[in-house]
Amino acid sequence: MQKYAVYDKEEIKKSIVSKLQRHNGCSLAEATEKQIYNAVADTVRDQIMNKLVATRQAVKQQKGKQLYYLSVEFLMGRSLHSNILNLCETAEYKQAFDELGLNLQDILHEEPEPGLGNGGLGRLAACFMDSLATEDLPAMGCTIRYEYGLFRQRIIDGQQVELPDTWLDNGNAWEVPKPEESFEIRFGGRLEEDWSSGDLHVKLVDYTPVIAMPYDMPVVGYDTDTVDVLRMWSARSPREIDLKRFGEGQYQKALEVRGLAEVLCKVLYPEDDHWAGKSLRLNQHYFFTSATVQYIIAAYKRDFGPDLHGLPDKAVIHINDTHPGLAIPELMRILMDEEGFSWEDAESVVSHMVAYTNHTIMQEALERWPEDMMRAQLPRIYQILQEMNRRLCEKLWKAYPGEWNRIAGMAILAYGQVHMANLCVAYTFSTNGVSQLHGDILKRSTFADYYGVMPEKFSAITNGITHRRWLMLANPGLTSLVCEAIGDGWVKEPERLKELLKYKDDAAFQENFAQVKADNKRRLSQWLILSQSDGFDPSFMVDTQAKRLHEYKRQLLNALHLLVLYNRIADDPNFTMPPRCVIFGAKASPGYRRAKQIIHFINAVGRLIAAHPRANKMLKVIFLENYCVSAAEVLIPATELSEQISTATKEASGTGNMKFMMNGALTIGTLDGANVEMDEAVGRENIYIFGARAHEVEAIYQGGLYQASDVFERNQEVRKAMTQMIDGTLAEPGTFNELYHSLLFGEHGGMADPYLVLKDFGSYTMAQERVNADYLNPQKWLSMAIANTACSGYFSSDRTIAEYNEKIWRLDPIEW
Ligand code: 26Q
Repeated sequence: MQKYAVYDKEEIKKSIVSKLQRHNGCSLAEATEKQIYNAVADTVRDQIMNKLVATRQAVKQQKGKQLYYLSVEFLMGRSLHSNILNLCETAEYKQAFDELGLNLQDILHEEPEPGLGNGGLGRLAACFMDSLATEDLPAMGCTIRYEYGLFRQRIIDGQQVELPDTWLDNGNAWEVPKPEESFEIRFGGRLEEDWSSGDLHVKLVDYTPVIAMPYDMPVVGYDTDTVDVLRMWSARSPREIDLKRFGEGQYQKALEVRGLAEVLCKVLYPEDDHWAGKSLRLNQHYFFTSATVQYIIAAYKRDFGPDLHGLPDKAVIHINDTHPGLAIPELMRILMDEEGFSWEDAESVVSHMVAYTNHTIMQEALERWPEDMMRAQLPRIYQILQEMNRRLCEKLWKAYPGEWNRIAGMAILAYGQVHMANLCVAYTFSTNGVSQLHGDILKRSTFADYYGVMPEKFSAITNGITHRRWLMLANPGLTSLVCEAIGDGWVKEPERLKELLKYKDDAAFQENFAQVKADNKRRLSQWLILSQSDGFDPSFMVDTQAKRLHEYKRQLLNALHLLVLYNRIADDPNFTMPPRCVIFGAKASPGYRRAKQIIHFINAVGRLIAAHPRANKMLKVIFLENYCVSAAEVLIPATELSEQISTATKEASGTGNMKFMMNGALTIGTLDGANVEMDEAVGRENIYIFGARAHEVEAIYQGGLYQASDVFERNQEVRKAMTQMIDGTLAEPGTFNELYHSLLFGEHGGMADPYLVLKDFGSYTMAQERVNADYLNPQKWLSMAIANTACSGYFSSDRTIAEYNEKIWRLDPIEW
């Protein structure tokens, strides 16, 4: 097991006290919570650093292949608790804290959360890092050190207001700056041909240089000595150039250079739904990608010598969606322009080294850049893309002779745009979907033409979540209960959670399970009272929809259903249902009007219900402000019903769905993304499936067989609720006109109700009625809930990572 740096409680206590003395010049009694947090984090960090050094030495010695996982987002969440957990020191720290008179929870809450991601894609990257380290795989995550993460959300008068996320204000206890591993990144400029050596060399002149400086954050494996690293690149202006230019009187130019460096890593873009050709965003992508590729080459040379032909045996690059796709032409550029490779040799190295995962089939989210922008900002990269495109189209022409349209759809450059997904499919050795259904859709639709010529590249590996953060850390009550019942084998082999199945109808186990859920509900309610002065009655069922706000995720379906329930209660004094607290957690991209209207609508429905004396005895709506990783850790363990209700085909996988399942929530959901596999894992009798299936949705989109107005006319409850949207029942008349119109008439010439909210409304309502009936039968409900936890082990990211490694990366685990 672990060889390095196990501290006992005495060492922990001594370290905390002495750090307070040395760093803050104060005693424990005098210290603020923040100072104590820093002393504790520093103590944990000392333990980690010992292992980090050991890991680096072991990797060097074993000369294995390294993974570089590139992602423009890593939504890590707080580190202190998970680091203590993964060091297997929870008990020691608890004891030390008790003896020092400290409260662990209070101190954990002092840590600012790094929100360096929007949602699923970024959180997946974080879960992957946890599993990579735990599986002893040598890996480095590579990203941007944003000064401001995703905005903080407040709800004021029912509407979203955005505030800046200043997570670095008090420093980051976990990062280690590595100025000696900085690289220069070049933007803009012009190309000059240089024949001075006899051969043609392309030279970039008059460019704007920016220095990329890395900060490393350790990622601790669970119960092992492996510590991997998340490398976050930060931009600085090159000082020498400043000085030189100032010396020459070119103040203006010097300030321009400084300008780019200053804005480059300022802020994470808050859109995860929609592509917008922002030139700064293109610069961000190139910045961290180029820095990473330069580092990969330098590290290879350091460890294996100057001949780079063996690179694919020692390094594999994984790109998390297309955003780091410029790694492909950047690697070509360095190999050809700086290392003297021929085109063919460079292409062979690159196409054996890079693998790609796609996370969306939504056309509007596919990354495309105007060719003019690419040419102006990255002239050499653009030139390489042109040549890659020329050669690609030549090959495609042979496969699809004469089919110009098809080839244009597969090209890297077409219709004045750079099509990043085509670049990635064409020049990587592996293209993956994130669930089985998503993988099938990629093959039969999004990349069908590519699948026709290179079928061997395609695979689907279903996403996962780290059960360490999402069960052990977030839900200690359930964790202990599970361990009492089946031991702790599942911690290392999560599929062994299955062993719980034999307790699903055991009365004593059920009672304890219910107790844990009740405790978690109380904890959530108290947390909500503290954070937004609004708790709930813990005897209410907790029904949660927590995820980014998107039309395709259909928060509107949920809210419209609440309005219908309200009407049933208001119109019928004898109507009853098991009381429910419906919680929404969702941020909308600041520029996404429709999403913001939906937030407003949810809050308006909530207000209406709260004001009605009988309705508020059966229903309560809470909009949880600023949904983020830390909020999820409190919310998910308390949830009894999980809403996973996207329009089938639209949610590539979903990962929140897995977290709720693992914590014993039942799912009401469509057969979309990984819900399909959750349904298979737990059995149809333990999940509430409703709505149009993927093939029906595809048929509707193709054939226009669906008329939203038919539902409006036939379903009187829908008609009434929709009319209330616009007649002043909820807000000033007119407030929700756009929502109403999009459901009934469509917009911009598109179809009415494009996400099939009304189409699925009837079957959603019926599924909710089944939920209510089952909730009235606690034995049945608990049995189903336990089955969900028991069958969730497959969705551990340890399984996902094992599959990626077996099918794609082929890394050898570090041997300890
Ligand atoms: C688009 C254009 C230019 C630059 C960036 C982007 C951009 C940025 C972020 C596009 C998409 C995203 C984020 C996508 C995302 O989070 N997708 C989710 O990924 C999860 C992990 O695989 C899945 O579980 C979700 O189903 C999927 O929606």
